[in-house]
Amino acid sequence: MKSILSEASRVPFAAQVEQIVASTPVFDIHTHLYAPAFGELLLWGVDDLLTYHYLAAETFRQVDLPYEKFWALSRTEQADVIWETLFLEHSPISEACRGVLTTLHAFGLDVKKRDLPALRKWFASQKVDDHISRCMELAGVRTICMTNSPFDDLERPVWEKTPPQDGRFVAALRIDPLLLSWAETAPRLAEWGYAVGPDASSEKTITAVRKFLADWTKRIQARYVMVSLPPDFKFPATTAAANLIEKAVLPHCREFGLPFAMMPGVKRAVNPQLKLAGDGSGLTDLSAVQNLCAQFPDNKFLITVLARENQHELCVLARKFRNLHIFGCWWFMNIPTLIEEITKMRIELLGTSFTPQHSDARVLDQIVYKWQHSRQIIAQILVQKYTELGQSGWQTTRAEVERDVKDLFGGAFERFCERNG
Ligand code: RAT
Ligand code: ZN
Repeated sequence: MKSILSEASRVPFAAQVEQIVASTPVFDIHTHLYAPAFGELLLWGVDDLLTYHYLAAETFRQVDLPYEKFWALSRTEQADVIWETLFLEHSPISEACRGVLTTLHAFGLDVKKRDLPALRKWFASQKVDDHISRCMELAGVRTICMTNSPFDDLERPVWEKTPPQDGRFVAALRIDPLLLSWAETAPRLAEWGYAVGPDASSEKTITAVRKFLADWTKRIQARYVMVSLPPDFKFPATTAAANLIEKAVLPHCREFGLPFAMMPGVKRAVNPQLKLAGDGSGLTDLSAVQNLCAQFPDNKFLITVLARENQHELCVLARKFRNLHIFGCWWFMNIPTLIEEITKMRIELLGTSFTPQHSDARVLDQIVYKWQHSRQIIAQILVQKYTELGQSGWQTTRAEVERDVKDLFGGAFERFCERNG
């Protein structure tokens, strides 16, 4: 930056952009958080922060503890091991570790004391409802989109009994088991009264699956339907997944005007001993996404990919297909080095017609650091881009910066969702 403009001319405008990015409320379009009505499903507090699966994976690299012994510990004991290993025995400089500290620091807690019991004491005195509001305020999050699975035995009964009324949260319908493990899912659907057969392509099955999708879309008022996919996902193909997508999911999304979110690139359970922390990533052949966008122009696709090597191709696809909206730096992409690289590339290829980030928070408090860290990077990139425009003789006004940031923080996403083809 310094090479582009002198410090004196840079600071006032840069400070304005930074302030706008820091204060514009964001729609967090993909999280694993839950409204309070879901009780224990909403994770929050220091022990949940420490036992986040990103940190569990890092701990096993540093500690000589058999997997089974760690998993047999209580959650508090696991948090003790992680704190000891990643924060006290080594410096917490990984992104996931730093995130815990950014969050605690934002709450006004003195992290340098390294006093875990004192941190626990503070959290024990918080009320969940106020804590949600505090976290959202510190993170600048206006709406949280949950990930809602009818296949989750803890979550399903809550929706069936009393759907939660909490304006801070909206829902997304997650259907991985439907598309990725049909043999196990078909009997469950049948048990719930949907007349499916073992053959995923029969007309009877497709009708029943569409009824299932319609019921759940209405019940949870889903904003979109979503699935994560393995790197070897293909479309078209003779698989149950490809068939169900074409015959049931896409017609359903067209009927309800909903985008279909696909997240390709995850290799589930590459090390099952790590449990939730054991998934890996791989390169996807994005011609599947290209084929879907081309073949179904009346469907809208939200896409994020897990491999760094897929990011450029995905941007090029988005330039070709307006029914494709790119979102987020997902999971292993959510580290400063890659957020910067990916966001810059997206801006350079797509302007502001994408959604740079989602938090993927599994623990409420995480929205604080995920958004603080991302906002800093997004602000730096925007300052650079507006400065470059200045060098081309274009002056960007404050109102224009505000408009752009609103678009990046949910506005472009909402317009995409509302669009009819
Ligand atoms: O980021 C994560 O926490 C992952 O475990 C996954 O939840 C991933 O984001 C997904 O939605 O599949
Ligand atoms: Zn996720």
